[in-house]
This record gives sequence, structure tokens and C-alpha cells, in this order.
Amino acid sequence: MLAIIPLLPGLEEIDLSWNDFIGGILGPLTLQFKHLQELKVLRLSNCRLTAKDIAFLAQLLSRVNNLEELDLSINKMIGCSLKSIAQELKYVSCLKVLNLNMCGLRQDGLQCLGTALQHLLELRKLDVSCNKGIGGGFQTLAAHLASLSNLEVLDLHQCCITEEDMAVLTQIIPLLSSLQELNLSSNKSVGISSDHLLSRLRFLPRLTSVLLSNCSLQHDSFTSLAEAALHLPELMILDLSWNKCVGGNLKLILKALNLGAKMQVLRLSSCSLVDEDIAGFAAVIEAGHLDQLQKLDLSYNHHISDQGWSMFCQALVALDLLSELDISLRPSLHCDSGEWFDQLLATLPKLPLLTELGLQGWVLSRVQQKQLEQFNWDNERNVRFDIWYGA
Ligand SMILES: *[C@@H]1O[C@H](CO)[C@@H](O)[C@H](O)[C@H]1NC(C)=O
Ligand SMILES: *[C@@H]1O[C@H](CO)[C@@H](O)[C@H](O)[C@H]1NC(C)=O
Ligand SMILES: CC(=O)N[C@H]1CO[C@H](CO)[C@@H](O)[C@@H]1O
Repeated sequence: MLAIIPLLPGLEEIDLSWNDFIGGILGPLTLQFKHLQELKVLRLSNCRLTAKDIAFLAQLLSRVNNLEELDLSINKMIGCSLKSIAQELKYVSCLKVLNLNMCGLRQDGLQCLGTALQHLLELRKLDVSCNKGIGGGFQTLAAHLASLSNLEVLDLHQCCITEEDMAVLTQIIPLLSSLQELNLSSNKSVGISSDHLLSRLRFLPRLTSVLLSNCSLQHDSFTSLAEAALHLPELMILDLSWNKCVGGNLKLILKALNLGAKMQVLRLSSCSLVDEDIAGFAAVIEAGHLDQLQKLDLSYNHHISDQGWSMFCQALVALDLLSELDISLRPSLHCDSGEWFDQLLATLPKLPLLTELGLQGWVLSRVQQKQLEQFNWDNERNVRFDIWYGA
């Protein structure tokens, strides 16, 4: 089947992703590619590419001058050879999307990439996430990263970003004036760093998505973020999961939610939320400030009392557009559900778009399980209740 690719003139897209067998044979294959002037998209995600494949691919780049998207994600063995690709990126100056997620990229590769960026001024999306080997190397990326004035998406999750990296990124990221989506999740230094990246996000008013899950936010960094969020009118997606310091302090960020009213996805899983947080949150919901919300993750917050959950379930009626809600506990906790369950049942019919409800960890009686089934039956709905049947 692959044999026909070289013969197709005017080919604009090649996507061979998720085909293991490509690994090791890409070379002979690319040698046969003839008509590539029109090629815009090349996706080779999760193909078990080898260093040899990458060497051939690097040679190919000088022949695909109109390439706009290059996806080499999830090829863990190409880290050492990515240098050669980076050096040839100068031939594809129309590139808009570069995906190097989980490529085993290392500091030397990142340095070459940094140099290449000066030729990639059209870049919209840069993903170097899940490359733990690049931590500590961001200094080398800095100079040219700052010139990417069209960059809209920057994904740096799980990159072992160090405090020195944070100092660099604090200078650079606020200069990316087109930035809309920023993922810094799973980098402990983000929250610990004494630099003020989070407060400087206020200079990026186009931000729609800020993902800071598992970033060890501290009271100071969380306060900075909350203040910056007041200046982010387009914010639609916010992930603060696995940052314990949010618990007891949620009110800081609620002020920003009051203003924006565009929030569509809010993730507060495992944030050690307490009743005070949920009460303030319920008030914001009831005031109609979150009426665009579609996905809400409050899972793994086991400090909230029965009363707190009841109040929350009552407020839910104001979330007309809600489609996914997760209030699971850790499955190992096995807590009896309290009065809030009845409140939830009363609210369910008023959530016409709900399709997913996470209730893991709560022990539901047979009657309660029946009530959920009956709800779907009576209302001709098909809500997927994620419950634990171990009881
Ligand atoms: C952001 O990072 C997290 C890792 O903590 C990852 O699970 C998630 O898929 C990323 N989100 C996007 C939109 O890239
Ligand atoms: C958070 O980060 C730690 C390591 O820093 C990791 O062990 C843990 O699995 C992460 N949690 C999540 C939910 O990503
Ligand atoms: C989940 C994860 O990979 N966390 C990393 C975030 O960054 C710190 C500091 O570099 C690492 O130690 C963590 O392992």
C-alpha cells in the first residue's frame, strides 16, 4: 500500500501515525518520494522511528518547502538524532505546527531546536512536552523562542523544568503576544519558583487555556495567578488539579471567574477543597457567572462535608450547559453517600446536556443505583454514571 505514495502527484498530507512497522523502513520509503512540493502535513506519530529514519527524514526536509505541520510525537528512540532534524528545519519556514511530544529530546537537541526557531516565524504550535531530558536546557531556547510572535500554543508539560528554566521562561513567555494555550502541568518548579511567571500572564490577554495541574503551586504563586486571571477575559479552560494550596483559598480565583464568564472547562481535582471553598463556588454558580461551563472536575476532594456537597448539588441547576461532572472520591475511600445524593437526583433533570457523571468512591445502596437507572429510563436520557459496584 505504501508503494503508491511516491506516485501520487500533488500529495498534500501523509499521515502514517500509529504504525509500528514504519520504524526502520522510513529511509527506503522516503527515497522513493518524488512529488513533494505540495506536501503540507507529515504525521509520523508513534511509528517506532529509529535514528536512521530520522537521518533520512532530515534529508527530506529540503524537498518539502511548503510543509506546515510536522508531527514526530511518541517516538521515544529518536532523541539523540533530533539534532539533525533541527538543523534542516530552516528549509520549512512555512511550518505552523511542530510536535515533538515524548521524543526523548535532550538538552543538545533543544539547543539545535532553539537555533532553528529563528527560521520558523510562522509557527503557531510548539509541543515539546514529556521530554524529561530537556529540563535545565531552556536557556538555549530563549533567544529565538521570544521571536515567535505568531505562537498560539505552547506545551511544556512534564519537561522537568528547573528553577533556572523558570527564570528564563518568566522573561520569554510574556512576550509571546499571540499565545492562547499554555500547558505547564507536571512541573514542580512552576509553583515553587520565586520568579513571577504566573503574575506576568496578565500580559497575554488572548490566553484561553492555562493548564497548571500538579505544579506545586504555593500560596504566593496561586495568589499571583489569581490576580493575573483578572486580566484574562478570554480564559475558557483552567486546570489547577493536584495543587493542594487551592484548598481554603479558592475564593482568590473565584473573583476572576466572576468577571470572565467564559469558563468552559474547570478542573479542580485533588485540590484539598473544604466547605468554605465549595460554598463560595456555589454562590458564583448561582449568580450565573459560570453559565458557559461544560466540564467540571471536583474529584478527589474528600474534605468536603455532606452539607457542602448538598449545597453544591443544589447550585448545579444554574449550569445549563454542563456535560461532564466528576465528584468521585479515591475509589479506596468507600464513603457512604449522604443527603447530597437526593439533592443530586432532584437536580439531574435540570441538566439537559449532562452525559457523564463520575461518582467513584461513593458507596451507593442498591436503591440509589436503581434511582440513577430509573432517571435515565424516565427521562429518556443516557447519562453515563461512573459508579463503584463493589458494595
Ligand atoms: C497538559 O498536561 C497534562 C499533563 O500533566 C496532560 O495530561 C494534558 O494532556 C495536557 N493537555 C493538553 C491540552 O495538552
Ligand atoms: C504529580 O507529580 C508527581 C511527581 O512529581 C507524580 O509522581 C504524580 O504521579 C503526579 N500526579 C499526577 C496526577 O499527575
Ligand atoms: C510529574 C513530573 O514529571 N514532575 C516533574 C516536574 O518537574 C520537577 C522538577 O524538575 C521534577 O522533579 C518532577 O519529576
